[in-house]
Amino acid sequence: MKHFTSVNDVKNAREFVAAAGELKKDTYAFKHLGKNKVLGLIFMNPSLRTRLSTQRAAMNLGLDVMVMNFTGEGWALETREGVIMDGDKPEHIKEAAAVIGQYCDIIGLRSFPGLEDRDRDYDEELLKFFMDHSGKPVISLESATLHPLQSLADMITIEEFKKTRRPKVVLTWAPHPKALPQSVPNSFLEWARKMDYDLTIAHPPGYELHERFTGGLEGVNDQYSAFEAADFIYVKNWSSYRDYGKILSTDRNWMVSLEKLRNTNDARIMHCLPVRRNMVIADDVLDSDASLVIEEAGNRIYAAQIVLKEILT
Ligand code: SN0
Repeated sequence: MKHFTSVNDVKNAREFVAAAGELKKDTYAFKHLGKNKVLGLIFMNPSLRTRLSTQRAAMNLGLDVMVMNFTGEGWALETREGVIMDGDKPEHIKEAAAVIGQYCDIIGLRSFPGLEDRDRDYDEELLKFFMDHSGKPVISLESATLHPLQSLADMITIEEFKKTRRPKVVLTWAPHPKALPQSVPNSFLEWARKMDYDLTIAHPPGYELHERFTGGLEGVNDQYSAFEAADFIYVKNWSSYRDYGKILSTDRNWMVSLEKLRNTNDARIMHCLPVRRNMVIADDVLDSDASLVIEEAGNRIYAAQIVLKEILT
């Protein structure tokens, strides 16, 4: 594996998820692999899980880690080609990426979308700059359109807790006060389709995701019917792809509460975190045994670790 930016960088998703599960049983088996190698983690916005789980995964493999957060630290980066840099951005991404490549053997990048210009976001400019100019393997720590390490951790979690061979997995939209990226749902669908789960998508009208990720599976607008017999419910807010970056619904009835789980197959609830309590998911779910959010966050270590191991070998 050269870079890790989506499920398409993995030869066989099912085998890869299983391999991560094996790694979890023997965490330090490959401690020698990272000797004298450095992982650089570059963030363009805040992070808790991604930063600490990837750092822990690196430590488990004997890698050294350097972390830099460009919000607050570092120069403001110019990303446009051919501009006269007479504004407030002192450094071009081309030099920055190349310089970081001099210091690191593997680079993790959290880029995030601007949610204003759809073509620009979906072009993954920043990620491409790092892949083209750093000369080093690049791992996406959530790009403008995908969050593959999160999805990999989600698949590890579903495999760990599933009670049937092919569980019913529902991705549901939930309300949120801010416009959020489509990265987590896009990526979740890409991975869940490769895992061949029985998938359902639920969202209010206008929140359809791009066909490249849904694979043509149409979303339903009725959350109650979507939840029927569900084994896993993956809760996430996202802003509209069609009316790009816009909030089209603030309907609080889409929040997931315990009472909505009645017709499910004792569904377990998942969310990538951070989750806004009583807005996206109610306390009664998050504080119950139905919630898998902590186990899911724990598996972020093994998702990052299997990816780093694959790049190192
Ligand atoms: C991220 C997202 O992509 O939606 C989750 C992964 C880091 N969530 C947020 O940015 C939430 C921000 C908020 O204000 O709740």
